[in-house]
Amino acid sequence: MSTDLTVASVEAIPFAIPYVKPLAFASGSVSVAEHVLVRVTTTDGLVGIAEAPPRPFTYGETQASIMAVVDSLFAPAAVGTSALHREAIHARLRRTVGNPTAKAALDMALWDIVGQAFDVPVTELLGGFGDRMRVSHMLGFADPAAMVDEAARMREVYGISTFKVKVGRDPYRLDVAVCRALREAFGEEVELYVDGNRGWSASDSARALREMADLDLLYAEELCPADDVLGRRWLAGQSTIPLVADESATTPGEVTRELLGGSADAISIKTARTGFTDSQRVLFQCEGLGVDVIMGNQIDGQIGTACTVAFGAAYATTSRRAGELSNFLDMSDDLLTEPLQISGGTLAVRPGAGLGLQIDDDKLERYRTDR
Ligand code: MUC
Ligand code: MG
Repeated sequence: MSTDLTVASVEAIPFAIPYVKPLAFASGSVSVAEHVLVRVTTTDGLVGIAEAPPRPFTYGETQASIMAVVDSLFAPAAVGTSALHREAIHARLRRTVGNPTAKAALDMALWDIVGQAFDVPVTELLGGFGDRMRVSHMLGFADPAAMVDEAARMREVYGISTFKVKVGRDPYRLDVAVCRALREAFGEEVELYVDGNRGWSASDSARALREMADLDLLYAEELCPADDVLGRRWLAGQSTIPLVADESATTPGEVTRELLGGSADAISIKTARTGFTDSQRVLFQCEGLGVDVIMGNQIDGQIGTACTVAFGAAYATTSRRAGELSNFLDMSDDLLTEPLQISGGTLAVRPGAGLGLQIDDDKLERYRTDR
């Protein structure tokens, strides 16, 4: 390969696209996708992209903080180094603690460049297991009837039959009622699991799980905070369904702590926070330990969703469960020339070299907020 893959520039471009239907959950809500497009250009003119979604309620990052850390620390750490030397770049990024989505977007944009340079899709560089994933849809807070209606629409229009139900409000009067209404409406035709985003105490969680014992839930995710160390262990010791660590397990080290500490039995992998490089580390760690993984959603737009499915479809273990790939459906628009399409309950990996993504320049002009 004669192309020079030296990173010439790293740009952090803020944009804002409103949601048609905002998503609310126990730790926050999102009504406008105020993300950051990370665009890496090489000396020979290859361009890699990815998006960073600021989630202050989860990681402490904001749109402004992502732009600042990319401009002041991460761009200088990457410029002048080949996109092939990602570990060298990562060693420099690691000198800054935190900032997971900023680091992840830069990582995925570098992989995009490598795929383009070798004229192969990133998903094949990663593993090449399959070309699509089953889709799981996240149902945000609403009253039980509205959540059932949304699930019915997702089944009818997109063929989706796996639902992650946001809980963490009032466990006894509302959350359990929503899950029961969904099971009653769809019977065994749907897969259901719940995500508390730390909204319940350990004892509330134990009681709610007992009350839902007949609902055949696949998993229960992040019901109470990671800092409730003993409470989470006590809960995991009695739960009959696997407990998934999401925001408590954002690095390989945190994954180790949650699993070996006995506070979780399965791990949510989000490329938005661990990119492709550290998502591989987390995946292989989970495979080595024999625990389930789910491809999670950081309330990604279409660029982030394309990254998630590129990673998830690349491996047998991540393809076993439906991936959370549908939240972009609630956005009013996006930046790609060709929108992602979910049909028959699946989302295909974008074909083409690298991530196979083309930004629509007019849309970027319309939605960017730095001009
Ligand atoms: C999820 O799985 O929790 C909501 C908060 C967050 O950090 O991610 C989303 C979805
Ligand atoms: Mg979660």
